Amino acid sequence: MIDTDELDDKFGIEGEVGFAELEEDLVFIMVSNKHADAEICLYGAHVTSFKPRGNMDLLWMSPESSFEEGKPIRGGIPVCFPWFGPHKTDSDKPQHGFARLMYWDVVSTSTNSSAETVIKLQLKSSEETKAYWPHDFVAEMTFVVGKKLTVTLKVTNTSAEPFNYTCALHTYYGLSAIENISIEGLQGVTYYNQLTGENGVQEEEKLEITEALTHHYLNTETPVIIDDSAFRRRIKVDKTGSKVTTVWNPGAEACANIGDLPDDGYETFVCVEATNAFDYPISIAPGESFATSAIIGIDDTPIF
Ligand code: TA6
Repeated sequence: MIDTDELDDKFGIEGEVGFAELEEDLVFIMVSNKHADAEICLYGAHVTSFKPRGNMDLLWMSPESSFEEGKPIRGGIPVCFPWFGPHKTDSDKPQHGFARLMYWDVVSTSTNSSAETVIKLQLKSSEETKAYWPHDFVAEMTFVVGKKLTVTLKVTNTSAEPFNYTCALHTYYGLSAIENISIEGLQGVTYYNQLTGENGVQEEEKLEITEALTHHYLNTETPVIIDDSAFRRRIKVDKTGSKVTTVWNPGAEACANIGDLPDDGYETFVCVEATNAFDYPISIAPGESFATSAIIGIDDTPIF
């Protein structure tokens, strides 16, 4: 049982960082500073809300999400680690790894010189993680809550042998409606189309989503923009330490079959993910670390 009073005593920052039990007794870190408000659940090290000041939430949460141990939270920023998608050899192991199904420890909370809030959480290998994956590791999630939200997954190999992992920061963005958006920044990039099993090239400058789509854009490290004409909002999704950008929307049919999504859920979110998978797993030697970040904010560059 996690004691929120103890966490408040140790890690609370007056008027800026507090701990609360929300939903079905999961503990959340509530962050509020001059730049933004954010909520981060210790279960899964999962951001469920990010509101830059004066803006609506950039993230989408399913109104039917579980908040229950053993099940992933649907929406926000699920952390997929140490594998992305189904496990390669054992279909009994959880899709997208175990990181989103475990409680993470709080390491530190602080305020940086730009008045941004910095939160660090950690997940270390244990008997529980070794039931899924044999390696010793330390995974650290750092959240910098400012005008932008920077989310970093840093993995350190603490075992005696090198290991590989795949991962994603599987962010759900809120939309006015899927037909009102286009995604810029992927033109000319080759993608693996998971729904057909074939590769294609993004021909159009603006990707519009008119049906179910699961594209993994390969060998790309550039930012993308989600342009929402009805919200008059452009979200900039930047990243580092990620070679694949995944764009996912389930479309009507698959959405209706996903228990923790409302039937019409697909109309108001799109996932744009900072991924390392397929031909781009991460390989780290003993004692080494690798970091993957997603940097999310409103793009206020004027459009001419
Ligand atoms: O990143 C895309 C994807 O792997 C899709 O194939 C889709 O299944 C989605 O993630 C959601 O996965 P989840 O396990 O959270 O239902």
